[in-house]
Amino acid sequence: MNTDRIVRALDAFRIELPSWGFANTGTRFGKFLQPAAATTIEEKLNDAGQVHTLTGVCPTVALHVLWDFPRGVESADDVAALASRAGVQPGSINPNVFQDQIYKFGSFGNPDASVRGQALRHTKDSVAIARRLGSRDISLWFADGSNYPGTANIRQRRRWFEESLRELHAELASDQRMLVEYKPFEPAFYHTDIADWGMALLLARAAGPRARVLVDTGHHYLSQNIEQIVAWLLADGMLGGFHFNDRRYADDDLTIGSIDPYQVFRIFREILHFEWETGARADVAYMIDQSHNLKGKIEAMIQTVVMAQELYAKAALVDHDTLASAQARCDIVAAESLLQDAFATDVRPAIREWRIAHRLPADPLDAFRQSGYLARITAERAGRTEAASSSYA
Ligand code: LRH
Ligand code: MN
Repeated sequence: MNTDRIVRALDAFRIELPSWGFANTGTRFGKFLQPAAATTIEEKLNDAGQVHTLTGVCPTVALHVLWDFPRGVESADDVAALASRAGVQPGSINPNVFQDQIYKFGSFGNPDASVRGQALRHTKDSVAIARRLGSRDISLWFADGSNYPGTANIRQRRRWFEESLRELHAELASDQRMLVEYKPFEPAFYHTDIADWGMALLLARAAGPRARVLVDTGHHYLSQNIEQIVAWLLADGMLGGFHFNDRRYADDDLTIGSIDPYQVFRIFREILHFEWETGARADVAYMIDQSHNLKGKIEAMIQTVVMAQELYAKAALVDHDTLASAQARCDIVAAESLLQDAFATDVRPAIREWRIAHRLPADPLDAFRQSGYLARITAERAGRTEAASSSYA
């Protein structure tokens, strides 16, 4: 086993945590409350800080504007102070134009111009928040769509999206990016305005040079080849980032690698091969987007970071030179075996060595359980009544 490859991979690998992954979340059928769950942005950042302290590879936290900035832009300085106290930095900024009642018929795609205007103002405020925090990425997901045939002018809505995305792009600073996330369905169940990678790519291109596509692994039909989409977006220089999670059926937001670890391995392998071919690092933001409805929030997050490290390290074991020549001579078995051998390699001992060398606990999950952090926050946060309502984070 080529441990140098693993060490280089681990030195480079960083993954961003979602603030909403630490909060009580549920489905439309309910939300099961955890007394230790975070409800304030301070608690979410502290819990993220705990995960970063134990793993060393998740220094930034993705923030959701409505859930983490109670006073909008005016909350930015407080959030920045709380983040530095927790030992993490604010990461991607996620506007929320899907929860407010006015967005019943959409946000950027809403036939009502005043609603489109309100959505644009919120996303512009989100760019301002990102500037104040020094965050590079504005991560855009739109729930916009319809539930019944013939009830929406899909082409007209696309034009409205192009107008607003172009205007939002003009707000970006020279070092900022906007990431356009696609999703085939939910909460809309007939058409979703940004339903697949092609639509996100065309809208990002139309918006401007600082727009990229965000691939949420849970936002694909089960039969779709996600790593092929990744290869195409890489080839066009339009892959901006990932929301990693796992799923058995739809956008289940389960922990990474819990159902199909080989899927994420194949994605990482595609990116590492691209980087080997181009000799340059792909400018891709690795982020987690999960909701931990049943697992302990912090344990699930540590489990996720550890699994992501393992899958990235395995993918780094594939010798691109050998693979490229097997591909060139169509030696199918040789090529496939290179991936299967790497995936079957137990990289955990090498990762433990890497952690010890970086004065990190060899087993972050065990260290968390020994730390007493959970008991402490459970005591601090218990007795707080939180409505078991079925809203998201
Ligand atoms: C939509 C989504 C989006 C987030 C939300 C929390 O399904 O993936 O990225 O804003 O989950
Ligand atoms: Mn997502």
